[in-house]
Amino acid sequence: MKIDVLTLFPSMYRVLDESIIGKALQKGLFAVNVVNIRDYSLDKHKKVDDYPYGGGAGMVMMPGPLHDAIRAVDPEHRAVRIYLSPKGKRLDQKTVIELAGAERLLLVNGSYEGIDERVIQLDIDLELSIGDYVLTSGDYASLVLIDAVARYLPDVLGSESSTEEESFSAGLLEYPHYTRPREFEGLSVPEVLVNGNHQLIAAWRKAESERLTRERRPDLLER
Ligand code: 4G0
Repeated sequence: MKIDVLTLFPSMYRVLDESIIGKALQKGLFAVNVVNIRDYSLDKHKKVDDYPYGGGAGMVMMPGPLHDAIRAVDPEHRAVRIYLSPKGKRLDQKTVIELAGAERLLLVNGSYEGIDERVIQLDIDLELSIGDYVLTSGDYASLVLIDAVARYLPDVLGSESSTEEESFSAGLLEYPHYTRPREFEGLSVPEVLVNGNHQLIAAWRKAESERLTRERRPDLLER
């Protein structure tokens, strides 16, 4: 997979060079191409935002630089073009898995009060939100999306981790995990986990998953 990212803050994406994602990029399992939207400003001061028509607080990103950057990066519209915004469709694990099947993604990031609506109309396939809260820039949301998608690309997760037995895959929250020591600050590991009966362990984990889901996310059980 190739992911193009249009942003006003290219250095924010250096965090992708860390950890599991950094290793996957090094191995060439996927690629991220970060493009500075300011490079597509025709203004002598490289201006990319302006006051909103109709008035109101904040600035809006001008359509010209964004539209030109999108066409330069994806001239034949091969990518799934995604705009991250608080009013997008809520991102969920099903959508993450679908997006992981795409050959290319193009992520468009708004800052300030967002981007000119005509860019969304002309150039965007999908408007997504990572949750019901507002961030200073879509770049934080893009980083979340990149990480969530990359985990589903072949060979990105080592054999230590897996996407199969985790929260949401089974439609339930995960059961609690423990490692050594057996006793910590007066708290013991549940007996069933140290007794080596794998049927009992599986039953305990399933019951814990169901209890947690009922307590914290009853909406997940209604599906
Ligand atoms: C568009 C995404 C983009 C409009 C982006 C802000 C949260 C998310 C942005 C605004 C973002 C999310 C109207 C403030 C950039 N914040 N939940 N910030 N407004 O996915």
